[in-house]
Order: sequence, then structure tokens, then C-alpha cells
Amino acid sequence: MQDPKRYTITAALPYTNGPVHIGHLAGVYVPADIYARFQRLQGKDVAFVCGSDEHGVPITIKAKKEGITPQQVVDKYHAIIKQSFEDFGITFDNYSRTSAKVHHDTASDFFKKLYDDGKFIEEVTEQLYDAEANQFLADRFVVGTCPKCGNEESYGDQCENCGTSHNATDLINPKSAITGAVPTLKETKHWFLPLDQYEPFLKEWILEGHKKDWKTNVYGQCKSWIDDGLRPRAVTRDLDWGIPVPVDGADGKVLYVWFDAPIGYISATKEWAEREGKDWEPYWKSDDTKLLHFIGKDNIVFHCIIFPSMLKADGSYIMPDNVPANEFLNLEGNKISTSKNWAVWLHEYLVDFPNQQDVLRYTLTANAPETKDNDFTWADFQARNNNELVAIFGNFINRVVVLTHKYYDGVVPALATFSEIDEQTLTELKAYPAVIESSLERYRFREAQQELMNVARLGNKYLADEEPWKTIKTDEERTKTVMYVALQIASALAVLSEPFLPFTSTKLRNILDVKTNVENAIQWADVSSKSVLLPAEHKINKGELLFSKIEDSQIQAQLDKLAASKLANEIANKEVTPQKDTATFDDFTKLDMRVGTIIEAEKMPKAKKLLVLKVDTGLDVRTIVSGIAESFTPEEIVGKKVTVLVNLAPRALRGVDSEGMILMTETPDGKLVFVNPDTDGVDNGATIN
Ligand code: B3M
Ligand code: ZN
Repeated sequence: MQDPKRYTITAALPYTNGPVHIGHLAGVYVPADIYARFQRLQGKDVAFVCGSDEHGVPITIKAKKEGITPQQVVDKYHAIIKQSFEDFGITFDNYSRTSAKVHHDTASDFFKKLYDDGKFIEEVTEQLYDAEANQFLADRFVVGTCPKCGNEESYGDQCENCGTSHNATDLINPKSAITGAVPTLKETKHWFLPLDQYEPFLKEWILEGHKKDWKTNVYGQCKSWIDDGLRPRAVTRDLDWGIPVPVDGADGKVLYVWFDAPIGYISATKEWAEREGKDWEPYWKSDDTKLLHFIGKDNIVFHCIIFPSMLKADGSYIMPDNVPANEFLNLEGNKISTSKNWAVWLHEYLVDFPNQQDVLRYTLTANAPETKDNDFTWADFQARNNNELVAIFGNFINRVVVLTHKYYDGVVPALATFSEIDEQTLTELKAYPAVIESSLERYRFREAQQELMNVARLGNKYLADEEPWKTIKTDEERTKTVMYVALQIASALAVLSEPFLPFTSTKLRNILDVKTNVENAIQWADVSSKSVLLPAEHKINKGELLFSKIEDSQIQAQLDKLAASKLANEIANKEVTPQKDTATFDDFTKLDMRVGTIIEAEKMPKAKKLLVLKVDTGLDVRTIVSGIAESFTPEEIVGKKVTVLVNLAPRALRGVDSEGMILMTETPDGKLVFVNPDTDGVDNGATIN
């Protein structure tokens, strides 16, 4: 869209059942924030909204697990999530929540209007029901095999493996996530949005209208959805947590969370507009508004197919201009997982790296999963900080500030005459805003940030070539000009870095003293249009380091933390053979177990696993064939004390009669070990009971 009058920028509402981690930040909130800050810097009218998604089954499941109410769950995480966003400089104009009254009213009214206009199909259908839990199994209350990709752990409404969104009754071998029971079918009435009726509209709007400007991952998913054929989707659920369905005969039913959540963007805009004394409607209903949804790839269908169909059904809303969805960020080679604690939590990061928000923002953007899944590694984080932020950006600013103080007491010197290289450098500098802008307008945030770093590179190269630390001894006038030019580049960096590195930008503006002085406040466009950003005679402040080196020990501490998570998981997920049926005391006493000693051992010919042992059982010396040849050599077990089941009926193994069994167990990696009671000083033949 050319020259929109205003921007409505939404970022996916995080589910309020846990804190937010780097995956959230990289996929959605950092790019959305970069974009919003950039538009504001250009003087654009921006509404950047988000909020907590407080309905839906995951929240009820979490509440059940913790023995608290869903409201307590969302209150707890809403506060943590909101704080994390503030701490990382995500500049929402409003961060709302879907339990707010304004949202309940907005979502109810939205449903009611569609209902009154006859946009829904009302139908009694058979839905999955858990008789044990006395509950219908909507969405995440049911797991089963995805009909599309075969993932055995697909949820009722969506498969996290292939991204397909389906109806719970489509699952193969469904199981209740509450009791594990196989669900039965039970009749219940619901309201369906007939997505099939919106197919022609979606085809024209997306397939024909956005083939060129939407990301290929987004366009591709939409196309495959539409090509597969759309079906009516239930927008209500039999649950007790959510927004009550606002029509008669809908007791015990709530709106499907994916019906109410996107309306949360509208409620958040309303809440904001009211606070600011503005009218919310142009932000959602005016053709000269650019509406953008920043989301992760698992949300594409909801934002490109279902929500637009809802908006279309209402008829008074605009459509999103773009849905720049990202792929997923992995962590050290594995999928980020809340339940496995395989994540870098934002609130924990700030404890370990206080005031280093920009380092994380920078790394996540540099490595953003824009076109494919990407991996976050702590080694990369360290390298990006030390080799790029410290060595390029920080180094340039540091040199400029230190030299300005050293040579001119912090006062910007007057230039003498520009040399060709000065002119060239300044011309190059002036080109950057447009270059960065072009990347940002195509949602290429990695590329945009690289261009920002090229500005710092330009400055470093200029200083390295012009060497003011040498010319100061020979040519004072030349040195003044060089420092003047370098200070212009530093000022440009202060403004161009703001969307990406907001905390650094603020520090830099403070150092250069271009923050509070309105006349000197540099705007984005000034970098290309003004010949002077920082005039001669202007005094800058004392410097401070913008970035500092991250040590190996800090990185190791993070890796240790992850290793501890991994270990804790392995322990928690360890499969233990279930207990066998009860044995009576008589059953037990039938088994005659004795302490014995292996006195001879040799390999069974042509059998990889078997050793033939002679064992002194105290009763006799007998032959026992044991399947331990892959864990022990014959030599190492001669003389070993063992536990022998002596009254096991003899059986022939490869023609050798085995007259008992040695008790063994197994280590986690499959090595056999003897069950070897503490039998020092106990004679062979002693009974075990
Ligand atoms: N809460 C899903 C998610 O966090 C969801 C987004 C809603 S956006 C309207 O993946
Ligand atoms: Zn699937």
C-alpha cells in the first residue's frame, strides 16, 4: 500500500500459561517493534497493539495442574509477560488482555452481529466426549494422530508438526488429554462459520492479490489451505472458561479461543483510543490504514483465512495488508519447549545479562527465522556481541567520543574543507536511510540490521583511512574536518539504530546530547536530507561504553543451565517398567535364590550373546548359560559373587543345559550389570529372602 495514512500493527497475543522466551521475541515481538518504531520515527500515525490471550484450553490445563483457578493462572503470567515486554523495550501502544471487560463486550458484540446477520450455521453434531471427566474434548483436551502428516501427538484443533488446523473429530485414534480415555461421541449444538463460502473472496484477495508481496511461506500455506478446500469451522465450544456465547440456548458454551483472540486486537485498539481520546474505527475500517499482523508460522491460517473471513462476514472492516509470519527459532539444535524447560526465558536472561537487552535483540534479529527455522546458540550470541557490537559499533563510537574529548574538549570542531573522500563518505551515509527503509518495508529485518551495521563499518573505515590520531600531529585543520565527519556518522547511527537497538540509541543520543535539545533532535529523514546533523560548536557529553565483552565463563554458565534442564528432563521422562501384578508371599517363597560364585566362564561357540558359566551355588557346582557376553569378557567375571535363582526349571540353550539364572539389571545405556548384594563374608549357598 502506497503512503498509508495510519498503521495498525498487531503482534500475536501470547497465551498466558507461561512466561515468554527468545522464540517469541525473535519470531514476533522484535520485528513488530522494529517496524513500529521505524514508522513512528518517520512521524507516522501508529497503533501498535497486543495483549494476553487468556482463554483457551492450555490455560485450563495449567490451572488444573497447579491446583489454582484459570483466572489465577492468567493474572500471574499476564504480569510476568507484560513486564518482559516492557523490559525489552517492546513499545506497544497498548498491551491489553482478553479477560478485560472491553474485550468480552467487543467479542460478544462481534459474534452477536454475525449471528443476527445469519452468518453462522447452527448445527447439532457429534463431538468427542470424555465420559470419565464428564466433559467434551475440545482443542487441546484431545490428542491423536494428525490425518495429514501422521504426527501422533496432534491436538484437536491443530497439529504442531505440520501446522494443519482441523476439527477434533478428524483425529485418528483420539485420546482424552485429561484422563487418557478413548472418547465417545456425543451430540451437541454449535455455531459454524462456513469458510467454504469465503473461498472466492480469499482466492481473489490472497491468491491473486498478494502473490507478490506476501512472504512465500505465508502465501504457500494459504494457497495449500485454499486448494485443499475450506470447510465450515465451529466457532463455539463446550467449555466453562472463555466468553459465554451471547445467544439463547447456549448455556455452558463459550466462544472458541481463536474466534475471540484476534478480536483482541480490536479491543486493544479501542481501549487505547479511549485512553488517548481518539476514534478507534479508522484504525480498523478506513481504506487508508495499513493493517499488519506479526505472528509465528503456526498462526498463519488463523490470521490469513479464519480472521479475515470473520472480518469479511461483518463487512465493515479492512483486510490486513500483510501478515509477515516468521518460522521458528530453535535453541542449541533443539526445538524450544516450555514443558521441557528448553528455552531462554526473558526474565531470566535479564538476571544474567542485566541491561543487555540490545545484545539479545540484535542477535535475534541477526539470526531471525525469516525464511526458515533457525538456531540460537550461545556461541553465536557471544560472537555477535564481541565481534560486531563491541568491535564495530561500540569501537567506532568510542573512538569518536574519546578523540573529540581529547582534542576538542568535547566540542564539535568546525570543518575546513571537504576532501573527495569526505564527500564520498557523507554521500554514502545519506543513502542509508532509504536502503534500510526498503528492507524494512519488505519485512527483511536481518538485512535492514546488516545495513545499519554497515553505517558503523563506514565510520570505522573512514577513521582507519584518515587516521586523525596521526594527522593531529601534522595537520590540525584536516583533523578537525575528519572528526567533524566522524561525528556526523555517529549522529546518524544514533537515530538509525533506534528501531533495532533502542537502549543503545538512547545512550548514544545522551552522549551526543541530541536527545533533549529539540532543535538538535535528529529525525530519520534528516540523515539523508540535512547536510549537518551535529553542528560545529555543539558540545557532547562524556562517553560511556555502549557494549562490553561477554566472557567465555558467562556463556558456559548458560550452557550449564541448559545441560541441567536436559538432565532434569531425562530423569523426569525416564520410562520405568510398570509394576507387575501382585505376588503372594507364597509366590515369592517359591523362588530359591542363593549367593554363588562364578568359577569358570567361556564363550558359547557361534553365539554372540552367550557365556557358559560354572557357578558354585553352595549346593553344587552347576552349569548356567547367561546372555551377558556383550557386557563382559569371560576373564573379568571369574571369581565374581552373584545372585543365582537355583530352582528355575532347567532348559537347553544351544544344546547346553542351563540349570539356573543369574540375576542381572541394566544401566540406561544398555550395559548389563550383576545384581550383586553386599555379600562380603557371606558363604555361597546363603539364601536370599
Ligand atoms: N495465543 C497462539 C500462540 O501463542 C495465540 C495467538 C493469538 S493471536 C490472536 O501461538
Ligand atoms: Zn500434522
